[in-house]
Amino acid sequence: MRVINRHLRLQGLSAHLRMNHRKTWDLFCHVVDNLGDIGVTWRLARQLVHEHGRVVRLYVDDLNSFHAICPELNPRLAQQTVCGVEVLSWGRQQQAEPGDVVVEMFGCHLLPSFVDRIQQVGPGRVRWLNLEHLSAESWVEDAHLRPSPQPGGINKLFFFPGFTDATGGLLREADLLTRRDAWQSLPSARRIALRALGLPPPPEHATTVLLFSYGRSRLGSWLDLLAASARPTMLWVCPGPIMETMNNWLTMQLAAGQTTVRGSLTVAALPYIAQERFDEILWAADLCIVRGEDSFVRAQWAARPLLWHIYPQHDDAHTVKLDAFLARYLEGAEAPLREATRNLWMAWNQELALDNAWDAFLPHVTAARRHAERWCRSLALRTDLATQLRRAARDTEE
Ligand code: TRH
Repeated sequence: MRVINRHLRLQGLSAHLRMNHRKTWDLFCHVVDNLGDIGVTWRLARQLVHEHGRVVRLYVDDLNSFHAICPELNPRLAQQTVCGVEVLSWGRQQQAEPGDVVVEMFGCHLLPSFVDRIQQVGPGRVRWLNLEHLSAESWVEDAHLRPSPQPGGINKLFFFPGFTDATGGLLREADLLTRRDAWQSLPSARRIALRALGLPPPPEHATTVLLFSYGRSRLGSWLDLLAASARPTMLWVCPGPIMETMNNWLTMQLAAGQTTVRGSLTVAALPYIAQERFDEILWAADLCIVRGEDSFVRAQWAARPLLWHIYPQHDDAHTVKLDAFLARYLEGAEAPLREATRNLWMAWNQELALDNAWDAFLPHVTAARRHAERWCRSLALRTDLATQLRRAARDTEE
């Protein structure tokens, strides 16, 4: 009898410890397109390992896309450890036992055999979460942490990132803003970072612009305007369809690491940068033209003026999302800055000519920077996403 009691006590203790620590996390990433699915997942995986001491297994179905932002990764290996994260090819879940926490990224579907195993181990042993897309829309607050009952008695929990206290927050490493400030206060940091990418420093007094947007056909008249302007502009262009548009305008193929000059405009083609260093190019820019989710969030942490090229959706759902973010972001900004920002973002996203919106925005760059700093400070008051995700995994009872 005494032995049985002891056994039960130990079982209870181990369940208690598991609930509090939830040590092993399985993240699942299906790459739909581009780099954002793996970009968000990779950032979260590293933070869970380095700041939260979790054991993370990351299942990915496209190791080649992953390799673009993580050069240490060997896309031919089905199992490897990178930066303390165990990276596994998608098929490896066939044989795997679920960890303490299972996170589906962006509603990706797990293999049925893995779902069966989650159900076999039953409620209480595994926490199952679905990390959703980022949106500033207000309905997100109601949907955040809503359980969805699954066969087998387990609840899947919907976790929504967001910009308010009632959402899951944004990914932000604990030391991010301190590192950013240290980097930005070092006069040589930008030159060193650019040199590491094979690029020269920008021309003196140039407005520096990072261009990481989706493809856009109407860029020519804006580039003509920049080239003809009295004021120098430096454009750092990321790889992807936008570089093709740029090359068409330049009538040459600019290779990664090459720079060319057209009047007042200097264009540099960036290579793919390891994700750990991607922030530096945002920190270096006066304006960040970003897209998707992760670069969009990182530009906000860079505290620099930004222009968001939102991921286009067929049913125009992105227009609502864009409006929702602009409404939050521009709240409290002076009316002229509000109008200039909104017009520029709309012109970019609706594929309109940019010339007028650009000319109208430029006089507000300094105010836009002050506003971006304020916005960043206010966001930083909120608990970061990884910490909130851990809480959700620990606290929620089935
Ligand atoms: O690539 P994105 O457009 O991503 C996505 C996808 O379209 C996805 O399907 C959709 O769900 C999501 O948007 C909304 O943009 P994003 O989110 O900015 O992701 C890019 C990632 O790539 C980000 O983590 C930064 C990283 N990156 C580097 O690390 N180095 C680089 O050189 C570049 C160009 C990007």
